[in-house]
Amino acid sequence: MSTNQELIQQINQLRKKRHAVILAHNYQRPEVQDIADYVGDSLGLAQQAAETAARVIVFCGVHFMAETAAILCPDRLVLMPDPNAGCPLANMITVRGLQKKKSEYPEAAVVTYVNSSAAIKAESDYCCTSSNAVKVVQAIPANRPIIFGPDKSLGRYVERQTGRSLILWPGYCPTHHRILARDIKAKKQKYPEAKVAVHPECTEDVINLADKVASTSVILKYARETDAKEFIIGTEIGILHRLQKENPGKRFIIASRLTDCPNMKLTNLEKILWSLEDLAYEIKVPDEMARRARQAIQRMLELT
Ligand code: CIZ
Repeated sequence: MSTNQELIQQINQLRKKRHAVILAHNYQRPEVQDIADYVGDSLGLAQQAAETAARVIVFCGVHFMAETAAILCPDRLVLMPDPNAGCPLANMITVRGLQKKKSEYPEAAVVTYVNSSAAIKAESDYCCTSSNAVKVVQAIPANRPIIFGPDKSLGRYVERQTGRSLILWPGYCPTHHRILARDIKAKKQKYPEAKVAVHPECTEDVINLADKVASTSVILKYARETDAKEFIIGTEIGILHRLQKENPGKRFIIASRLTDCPNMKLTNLEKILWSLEDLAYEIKVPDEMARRARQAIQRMLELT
């Protein structure tokens, strides 16, 4: 029996014993996605967490995602196999910085991308994901200024889709910004029939070359429902596993091999096993912060 098979057997035994579910983000390692009870985007996973009867949730993703699950299900034990899996984009905004910006624009609504800490969500009026950011902004009265953060690329994309001018926070995802327009052009030359699907965290010049700009869950849907046989994918490389698994007759070409998020890859099978053994590392959000952050998430869900 291979090491992985042994680990999987032990994980499965403990998962049962602990009444646990394993949730994995679309960017996780293939072997982690394969043992998960659910694979999805951060909001989808947090919603799965809220619906599950399991007492223990092992969240395989990055820190803000596990926090979102803890916010939506405060009565469950939410664990991260490696608590060092952070998100550089989420770290680009601080509570103090946001409070200062709010004091400069006291009448503004604050719309915050899900890629942010619970503390930042608690300072926000609305949360949004990459699939509903346009809808959330459109639902806010046109004469109300909007502070949008922390991702300036998503914010710029929303500006272009809505025709509204936003007060943009200057954060960005280093992994998505490694994709260059010349990477897409070179791949397009090699695969002229391929459709180009990119994430809105990419730079504007990359977005301009895309047939589809969407979140991971919508890219997965697009790949399933579009007749094309080849796709150039501009997002974190981990998504290729699910794309290929769900569409065996289609070909997926990553726009750049540099899109390997080191934080997403910190979680592995050994750490999942240890997490189940030791019930570690617990992710907890203080009650008052969770209540305020939950309001921002709920307002988003009501609008969309
Ligand atoms: O919300 C998520 O899961 C992120 C960060 C990306 C996506 O599009 O799924």
